[in-house]
Amino acid sequence: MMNGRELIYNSCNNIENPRPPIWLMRQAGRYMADYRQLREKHSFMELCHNSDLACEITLQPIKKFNMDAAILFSDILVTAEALGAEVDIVEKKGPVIANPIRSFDDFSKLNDFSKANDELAYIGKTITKIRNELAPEKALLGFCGAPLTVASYMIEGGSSKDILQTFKMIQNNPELFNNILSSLSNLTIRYIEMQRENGIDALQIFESWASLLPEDMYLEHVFPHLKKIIESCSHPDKPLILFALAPISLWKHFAKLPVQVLSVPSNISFEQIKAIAPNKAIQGNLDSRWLHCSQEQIIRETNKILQNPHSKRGFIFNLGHGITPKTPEENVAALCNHVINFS
Ligand code: 1CP
Repeated sequence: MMNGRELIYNSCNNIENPRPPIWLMRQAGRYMADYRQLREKHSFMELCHNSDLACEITLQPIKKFNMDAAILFSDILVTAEALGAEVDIVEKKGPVIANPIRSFDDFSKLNDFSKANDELAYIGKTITKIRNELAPEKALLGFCGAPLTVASYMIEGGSSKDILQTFKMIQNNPELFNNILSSLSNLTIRYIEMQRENGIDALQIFESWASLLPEDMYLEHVFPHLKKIIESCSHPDKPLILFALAPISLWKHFAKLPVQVLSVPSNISFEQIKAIAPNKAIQGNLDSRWLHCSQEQIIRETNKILQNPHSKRGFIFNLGHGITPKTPEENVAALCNHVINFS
């Protein structure tokens, strides 16, 4: 029987599989009682910085639900933190950054590349530890945030539904915005290499907030940075997966980038994505809200995805976005069991 690591490898490379592999975005986290127990005793950033605890949390969903891939427990904001952003994750509120960047003066106080890069060394240790403790039959995924998604937190100072400060900076101070994105991109390229050197099998780039800018603005001010990261890090044996919450018109541009896998949100169909990217593998895209419904409904919706002609080859089962905090664990178990036993 083929193991999870082989299934992931095959799917990324468009090789036929006996069944699709499964992992879930945000599979480690607040919906799990085991995680919440640790979280009661430590801040989120403490959990990220402690290799033993980060490793333990990475393995929690694998032990419980047997997904085919583990994903490093960390956050996209570790690159922002390494550059000097004071990141805190506040209960019910999400990320808060105490020193947002609004001026060249703020920007000049950030750490340089070499210092920021040294600051991220702890993640290499965590990855090595996870690879040693994770069964060799499971794939290990690394990840990072894409430049707009990370920069928006650094500029806004936290979560924002309209990223207004970012929008205004692009209009009023495009040079400053470009400097922030250049710093982040250079660090991210090295960060991806470092994760690979320490043993990840594939890496997902999260551009969650791509649709929060007008498309022409995204294409002019952000896309060149994303393109640079992906072109610098493209590798035949170490696949890149690109996830974005973005309209199909932006995916037309993403489809031209040298990544092996496109991770599509729930509002985009496999037919739509294959029409613009016929040779790429795809990942997705069960709406995470189904996980709050009955197991019968979950299986019904999962079967629709599994029976899609585009999921026969070059396909990784996942959600359209991350698991939400109150998801019942038994529903995650039912979903994973169903996909793992699919034939
Ligand atoms: O205990 C807590 O309160 C922390 C909650 C939490 C968790 C479990 C945060 C804060 N980050 C994480 C882990 C995390 N974040 C992972 C781990 C691996 C996994 O199991 O998948 C990953 C891949 C992320 C990625 C991430 N962080 C994204 C991109 C993916 C997405 O969901 O769009 C984004 C936008 C963030 C920022 C962030 N960090 C934390 C939260 C709650 C958020 C989102 C807040 C917002 O909506 O603005």
